[in-house]
Amino acid sequence: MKSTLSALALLASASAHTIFQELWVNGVAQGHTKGIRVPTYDGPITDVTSNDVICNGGINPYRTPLPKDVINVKAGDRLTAEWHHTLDSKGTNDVDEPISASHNGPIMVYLAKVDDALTTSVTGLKWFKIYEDGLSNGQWAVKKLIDNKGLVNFTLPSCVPSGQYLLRAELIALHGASSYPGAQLYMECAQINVSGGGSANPSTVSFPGAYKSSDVTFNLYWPVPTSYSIPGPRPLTC
Ligand SMILES: *[C@@H]1O[C@H](CO)[C@@H](O)[C@H](O)[C@H]1NC(C)=O
Ligand SMILES: *[C@@H]1O[C@H](CO)[C@@H](O)[C@H](O)[C@H]1NC(C)=O
Ligand SMILES: [Cu+2]
Repeated sequence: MKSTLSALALLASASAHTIFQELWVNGVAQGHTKGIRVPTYDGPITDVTSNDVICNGGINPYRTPLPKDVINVKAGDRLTAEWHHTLDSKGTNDVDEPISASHNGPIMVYLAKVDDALTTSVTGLKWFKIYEDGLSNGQWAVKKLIDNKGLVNFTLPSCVPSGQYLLRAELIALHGASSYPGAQLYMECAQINVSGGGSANPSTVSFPGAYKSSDVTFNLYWPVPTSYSIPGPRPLTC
């Protein structure tokens, strides 16, 4: 039963992937792909030791030209990450909008302080988490994402120091994750500039490094999960 379900789920979702492609600030959409380093292809990263797990853009090359915008936000703002199946599927009848329903799993948001968000390299950065949602009351974060038409809302903690950051929004689809490599990691990085911030000094993790293969290995189907440990550190609280 287990293997039949897994095989069916894999078949049904061969290329039903997703891309984080728009950021909203206090309920206002900032523009499609504005300030976000989006890949040309929506395929997942499965190797947690690869540099591609930082901000994508490796095996799925970045769309060029690279974004020329940095999105201004204030600490404490309500932010929204918007996801779609492909870069062109927003507002279409694509049945896998914003992602295939088979792709259940957690959603997370990380920040890394940078000197210049427009030009920074993604390697060697120090990341802290500001948001996570896994499995609660029997519902996966991805199910809520689909119900909310691709929108994930979270707050930029008020104690985050002012300055420029990369904001890494990540979704992990677990439909093929019962062995490694199998989990599908989807992530993109937005270029933001925080003002009005505080003085938090959160502990950080590195990408790659934050996840071990065992952290992304999970059987989504059997036994039916009642709890789930979200990979990475717990989010910053002020
Ligand atoms: C998320 O934020 C958007 C934009 O402000 C809003 O339209 C939507 O209702 C919010 N969704 C939830 C579930 O809070
Ligand atoms: C970041 O925000 C500060 C404060 O509003 C502003 O002075 C600075 O020019 C902004 N930097 C960028 C790159 O937009
Ligand atoms: Cu997929």
